[in-house]
Amino acid sequence: MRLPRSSTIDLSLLLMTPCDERSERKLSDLRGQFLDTEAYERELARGDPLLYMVYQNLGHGGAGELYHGLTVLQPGRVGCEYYMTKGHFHAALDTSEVYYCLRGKGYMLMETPQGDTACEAMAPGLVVYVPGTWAHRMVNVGEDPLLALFVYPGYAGHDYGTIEQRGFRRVIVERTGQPAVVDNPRWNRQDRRH
Ligand code: PAN
Ligand code: ZN
Repeated sequence: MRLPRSSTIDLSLLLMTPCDERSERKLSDLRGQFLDTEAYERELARGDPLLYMVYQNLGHGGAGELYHGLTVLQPGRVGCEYYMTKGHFHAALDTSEVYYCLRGKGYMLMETPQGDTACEAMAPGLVVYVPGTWAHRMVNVGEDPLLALFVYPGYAGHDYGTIEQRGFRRVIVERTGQPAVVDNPRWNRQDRRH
């Protein structure tokens, strides 16, 4: 039997507790994604910083279940490109997701397999709806950690391979002190792998 439960998100300690799974992604996990490869190698050589933590409550992946959790994305840049999550399509492509921003300042970059793109602001109180078929990636353009609660169907699954290979069509970089959404010159349009 699935039992009701609740967790606490602590906006000062930057965590959700209790949770079923806690995972971290470091700079080395995003190899090939940042534009400035020299800056990437330089940062890596300095000690492979933590980019983000994910706290999740999971289930059995059955129809009707909602997985949910907290992403804590650190501030920083590789060259002029802001820290971001890996980003993914859902393996069950048509599944959607809701993000509710709790702290910080950033954007949700999104794109479809056909290459349509979208970018929604993330700031405390903003809810971002990611419709099915849209790949999604959080980008932190602020000076503080960017925190967001997310909820998605338990059977969604994750396809990271497509983004690892083709990147996102748009990237967010600092230009004269401001974030700018620009074309990714290395974007490699190709069909989703699965
Ligand atoms: C989120 C993301 C989380 C980390 O739970 O998984 O923000 O991003 P990556 O998975 O791209 O590393 C989600 O979108 N789940 O579907
Ligand atoms: Zn997702």
